[in-house]
Amino acid sequence: MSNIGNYDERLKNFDWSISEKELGYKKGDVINIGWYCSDRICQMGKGNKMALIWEGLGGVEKKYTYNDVRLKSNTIGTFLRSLGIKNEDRVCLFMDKIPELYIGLLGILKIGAIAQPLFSAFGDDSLLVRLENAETSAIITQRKHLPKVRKIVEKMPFLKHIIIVDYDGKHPLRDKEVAFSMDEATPVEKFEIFPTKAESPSILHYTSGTTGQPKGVKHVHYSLISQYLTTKWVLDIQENDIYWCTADPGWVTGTSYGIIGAFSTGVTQCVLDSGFAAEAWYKFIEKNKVTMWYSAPTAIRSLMKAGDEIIKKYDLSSLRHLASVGEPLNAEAVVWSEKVFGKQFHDSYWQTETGSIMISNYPGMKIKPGSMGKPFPGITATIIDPETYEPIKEEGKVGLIAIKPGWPSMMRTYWNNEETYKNKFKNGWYLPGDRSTIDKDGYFWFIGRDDDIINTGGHLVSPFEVESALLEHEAVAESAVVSKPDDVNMEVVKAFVTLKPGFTASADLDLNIMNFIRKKLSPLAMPQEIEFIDTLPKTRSGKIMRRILHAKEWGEEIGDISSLEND
Ligand code: 6R9
Repeated sequence: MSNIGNYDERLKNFDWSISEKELGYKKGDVINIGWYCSDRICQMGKGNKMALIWEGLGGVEKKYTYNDVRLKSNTIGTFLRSLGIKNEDRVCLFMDKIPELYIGLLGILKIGAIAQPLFSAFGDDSLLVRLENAETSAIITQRKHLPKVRKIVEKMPFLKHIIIVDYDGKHPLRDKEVAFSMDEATPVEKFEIFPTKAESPSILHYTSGTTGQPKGVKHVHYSLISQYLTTKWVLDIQENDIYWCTADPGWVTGTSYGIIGAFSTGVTQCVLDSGFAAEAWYKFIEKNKVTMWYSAPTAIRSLMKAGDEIIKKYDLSSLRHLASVGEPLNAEAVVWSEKVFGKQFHDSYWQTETGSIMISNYPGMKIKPGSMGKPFPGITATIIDPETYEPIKEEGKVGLIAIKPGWPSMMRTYWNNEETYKNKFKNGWYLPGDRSTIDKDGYFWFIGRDDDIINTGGHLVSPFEVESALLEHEAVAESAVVSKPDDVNMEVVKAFVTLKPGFTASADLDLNIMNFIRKKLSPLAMPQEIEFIDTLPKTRSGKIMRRILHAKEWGEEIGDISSLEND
């Protein structure tokens, strides 16, 4: 029996107090995610239950029980306090998927500070923009990422501490740098958790914005109410599950469901800290007897590409429930997963700003392959007309996805950017910036984004951020960045570039520009291709018409070009 039981029944009787009751929370109480994810599970008698089974490169393994997670998050919290870090200070986590990241986040929350997880592959420029915006007080990192931090440290007077979790004593530490070993530090039993309330800030996640400036999405401790219940009802986490969320906590899925959802439900989860490789993934599932697997379409398509033959080498019969998030999940992937795993991937739709799953396919509900499913109970979602902002009644008509504000894990603002936050609401609806249709049975079918943001392999890339990086190169006069189709990543980044006088297009220049921007962008935002052209299509008012370049790449009709300048 699934946790959600009958979806339609749940819709009728839904109230978020169901989640509050299960968590033993009453309005006005102290609510601290760090406590809920460790101390509470121990108080429930599960201190000896395995919380985290971690595997790194070369198969090294580390294991932590819920009691370990409780003590080590206390230890990290105590250490941060000893440095003078206090509630609401921003503390950045800049690490690979190592245990210190998972447990460190809880330690930060326990002292009431704000955790700012950032993907460890970010280059120094990307890191700087985000730390500057948040005026981050401390950064927790690994030796291997230290050079990037050192490169920008002079530009960050607000940054007081650089905490290195794997210092080997070989090279002297510099100003602001301090070593801390989570596993070697004396476990702290007595610890006073900061009494955060529902609206106390918890996590600051950065997401790509249409203006090129990344936006800091501010979440609060009350988000737990949504994250806990969606983990139970959508991911169907049960007492004896072995859960594997493949997302990196540098992105929201890795925190909402890789940390908060997982630990607050007291499940045993496993983490594989190495890049993607089909056989390694199957081996990991077999070895850990994974039962619940939450992954992403790009990974699933890569597994499809690796072929069905290798699957036969592994025993994957432990798999009980599969779900996916991040980009459109093609119907073929759902059909394929049923064929090879005997289970369908259940698509789920949400975003950094929503903090938890909004639309999904539930265990026991009929899946229509290619559809995102239906709104989570407690979520009122529809599609609205882009001009009138009124709900669309006609079946099959495309509209903007619109959600009634008020669920617990909704972002509270964009950090230092209240205006952009306000612009996300129209006519009483929150607009995630996506387009969809709804069929007669109430299923949502994703159409595309409503802005220029590129979703490559589940990672959002702002074309403006890439264009700005290109423009800094001495040879580049103008640039326009669009997506082009790709088998595995669905879409990849393509740049069009015009050159300044005195420069001519060549393979050398191409390489030179690529190397130049590589230092500025995250590897995920790197263009797969640069095309040199003489002029960019522009409107009479001088705006680059990315739409035309996009249509060309996708072999689509160009549409209305009456405002084109050079037609
Ligand atoms: C959780 C996460 C959010 C954007 C979102 C949409 C796209 C997410 C999707 C999907 C089609 C799905 N997206 N899930 N598109 N089908 N099931 O991915 O957060 O990184 O903020 O991205 O990703 O465009 O608005 P985030």
